Amino acid sequence: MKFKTLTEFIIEKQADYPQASGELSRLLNDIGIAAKFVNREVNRAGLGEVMGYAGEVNVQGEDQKKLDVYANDQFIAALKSGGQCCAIGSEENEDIIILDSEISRYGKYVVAMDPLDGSSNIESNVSIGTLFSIYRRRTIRGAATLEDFLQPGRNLVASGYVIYGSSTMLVYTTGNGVNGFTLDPSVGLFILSHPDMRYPETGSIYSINEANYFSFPEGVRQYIHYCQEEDQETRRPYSTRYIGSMVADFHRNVIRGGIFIYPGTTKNKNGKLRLLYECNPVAFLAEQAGGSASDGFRRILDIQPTSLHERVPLFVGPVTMVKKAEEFMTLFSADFKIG
Ligand code: P6P
Repeated sequence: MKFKTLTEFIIEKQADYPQASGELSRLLNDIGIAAKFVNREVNRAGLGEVMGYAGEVNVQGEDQKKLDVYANDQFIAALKSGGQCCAIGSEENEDIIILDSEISRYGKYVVAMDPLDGSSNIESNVSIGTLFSIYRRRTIRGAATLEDFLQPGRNLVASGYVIYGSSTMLVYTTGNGVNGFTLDPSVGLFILSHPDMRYPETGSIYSINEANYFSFPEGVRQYIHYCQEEDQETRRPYSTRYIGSMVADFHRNVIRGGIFIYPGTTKNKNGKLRLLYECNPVAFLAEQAGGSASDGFRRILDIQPTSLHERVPLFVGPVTMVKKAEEFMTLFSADFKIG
């Protein structure tokens, strides 16, 4: 059976846009190349030489593990050599990284990324992932600035993730649906395995860290009770599935139908997840897969970022499930409304 590689697919889709100059296609391909290098190291992580801590602490105040640093370096190197990207915003770096080489300086795009999300799961061999968002730069001359990144998610030209799990997949959208590619390590190619990924109309999985129950908004607590009630017509009680690695939880929920919630709490009203390189990429993918994503009140993709690492609450999943959760938030927790 003839299979379709990521590169073939990207080129084929580019043909749908006569005005496309191929730069975004090359950028996506560069991300695929970096993902293969990260995949190789993630798969060797259990062998010790890349385990443990790099001895540094990142801007989030989290101990950096060697794989965090390795992944960050790989994606920066691939984007720098490709020349389509002129700057990067990374979870691992406090400030934006200007790619000012002769070719990158004129790159049309900027990339916001979490190079290795869920890295606290590395030791337990749980799936982890890379998240990326691609914006067209706004500034027209000179080096890119923070202004190029502080764009609402509705301006995204592409977003996606790589999940390093039982198999490694690259899933992305450019605004025309979501497609998933599985890495065949024997030949080092990403092969189209999940064309046109879409949420089921409704789902029966809810993903949330219930250890934070007593600091959740009342609307979230009421929604959790709703998920746990017996009701055959709506297939409740739902199942709870929470891995602690958003890429893995999100990926499973798109395929099987479920909502992922990382809400604000009485301790952190903005929650934990970062808008630019965690919430926006999955929100774009979710909407392209027939779902929706909000902070409990506002569409994620309409939120105007004010800083590179800002956090927002996240409710993402099938439209019907997110809508139900938002109803509880409006009824019981309007005081948690931000902006
Ligand atoms: P908690 C991983 O650190 C992460 O950013 C997401 O991938 C994941 O969903 C979340 O944090 C887990 O956070 O507080 O439930 O451990």
